[in-house]
Amino acid sequence: MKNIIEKAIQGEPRSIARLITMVENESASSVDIMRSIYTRSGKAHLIGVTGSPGAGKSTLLDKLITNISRSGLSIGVIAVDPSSPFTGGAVLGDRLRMQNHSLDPDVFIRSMGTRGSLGGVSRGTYEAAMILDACGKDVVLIETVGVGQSEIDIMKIADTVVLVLVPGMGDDIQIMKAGIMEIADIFIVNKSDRDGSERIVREVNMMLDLQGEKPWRPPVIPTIAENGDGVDMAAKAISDHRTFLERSSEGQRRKLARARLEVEEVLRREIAKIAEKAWDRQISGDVLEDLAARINDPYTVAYELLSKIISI
Ligand SMILES: Nc1nc2c(ncn2[C@@H]2O[C@H](COP(=O)(O)OP(=O)(O)OP(=O)(O)O)[C@@H](O)[C@H]2O)c(=O)[nH]1
Ligand SMILES: [Mg+2]
Repeated sequence: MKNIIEKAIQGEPRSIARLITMVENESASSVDIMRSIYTRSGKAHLIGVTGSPGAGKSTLLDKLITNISRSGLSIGVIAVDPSSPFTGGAVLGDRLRMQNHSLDPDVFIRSMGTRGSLGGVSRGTYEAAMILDACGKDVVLIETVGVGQSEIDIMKIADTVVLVLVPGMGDDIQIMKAGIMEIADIFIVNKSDRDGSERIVREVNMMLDLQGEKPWRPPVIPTIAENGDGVDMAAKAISDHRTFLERSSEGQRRKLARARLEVEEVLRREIAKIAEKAWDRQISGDVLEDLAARINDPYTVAYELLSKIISI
């Protein structure tokens, strides 16, 4: 194990992949892995890219990777695929769209399922991002499909949140969705070769203006990911946002908020494990029958169990 971690930290792709798999599968050593890599992380720029299914996120990422690699930075990509609860290695579609980079040793691409979470960002995604960070990736891109909560979740872990909108897909609904406007640091209006692109750009800008003065005014950038139009501007906006985070108190604020969430997440997970174990030991036909017959209620059962656990 030590050997794998050492190799991964030196940037060896196969060892990095193995660490991510172990963490993703919640293997017995995953806590040890995270413990040994955590203090090395915190240097990478974590970029969350979210948006409706088919908005062009992977196509955009592909172009962004080319652009970012040009500046000599090493890149890790995690594509969260809600349709595949158990993946290891890249999903075919993502691999095809990012195939230009799949042989590039400085670009590490990985797809993950969403097991263990409601939205698109599972704990495993975050841990994989930390591993890539600790293993020397300068930039970690995380693609998630915007299905509501996942956009909000991604903000909790990303330094920079990129929201990809497209014309003609119930745009008003996309934009109005509660909370979306607040979480995005950069708005991309992709598929700008289609009608209605300027309208969305205008509407988003209007909504942003209504929010009043803010230290970071999110830019709204039209792109045609398929042929690379606008991608340079998107890459520049991402790098500008990073500079903003470094120079303002916002970067530190996000780091502290994330640190807090990390501990809460471990606590929640470990407490749930302890409770489930205790329940497994206690569970019996009699208890279940009493519940089904309404002689007892689940609240009493759960609280009695909790009070036993707590008294240990
Ligand atoms: N017309 C047009 N099509 C595009 C553009 N960008 C991407 N597409 C196409 O849109 C489709 C979906 O692109 P993806 O990059 O897979 O979109 P995605 O958001 O990653 O999709 P999911 O991961 O499935 O949610 C593909 O057929 C792309 O070729 C664009 O700028 N214009
Ligand atoms: Mg995709």
